[in-house]
Amino acid sequence: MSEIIRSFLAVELPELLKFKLAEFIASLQMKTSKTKWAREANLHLTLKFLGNQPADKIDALIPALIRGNSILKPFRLTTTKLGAFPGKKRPRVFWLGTESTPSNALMILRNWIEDNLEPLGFEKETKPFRPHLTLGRSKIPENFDALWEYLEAHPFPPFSFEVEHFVLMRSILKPAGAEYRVLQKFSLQK
Ligand code: 2AM
Repeated sequence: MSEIIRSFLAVELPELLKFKLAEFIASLQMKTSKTKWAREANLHLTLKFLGNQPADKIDALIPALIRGNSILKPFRLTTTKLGAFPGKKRPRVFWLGTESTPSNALMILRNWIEDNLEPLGFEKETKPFRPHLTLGRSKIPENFDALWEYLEAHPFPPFSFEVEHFVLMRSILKPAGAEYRVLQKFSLQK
């Protein structure tokens, strides 16, 4: 039987953006006590969560996604505002939004992935795509008034970067938190 691999497809973030986000997160951390904030190394934008799959099924998706190289084009991503899922009233996930240029580029990439993985046995995502960078998770409720107030005055300054590839990332769950490792890099056409 083949090994089971937990993985997802993601846009990697430039080191400078991760550094700036880590500084931003450190300032938010001071306004909360029970929220678990993301580690700098783990920051990314998920394109598709693949969950636990046999290693040979994951191996089979690699050639299918490499083909994107002749179809998909690089694009720009710009960070936007901090938001929360399911909403600001009782936030469970804090995230930073993104905008792509051209505006449909990220959606085209995500839909291309969905279309190309379906024949390989990866079910299409039924929930609408809401691209985001997860910054923190709140499992234990706490008062976020100070956090929202702070954010009004200190938003994360927009940061733009060119997306020239995406990755297949393995997620290894450890007691101290998930550890991510790039299994494969997929270039976008130049
Ligand atoms: P999130 O950023 O919104 O938490 C690795 O866990 C990545 O896959 C995370 O970025 C996570 O999204 C995303 N993901 C999507 N669906 C998931 C699920 N059901 N379980 C775990 N992670 C999921």
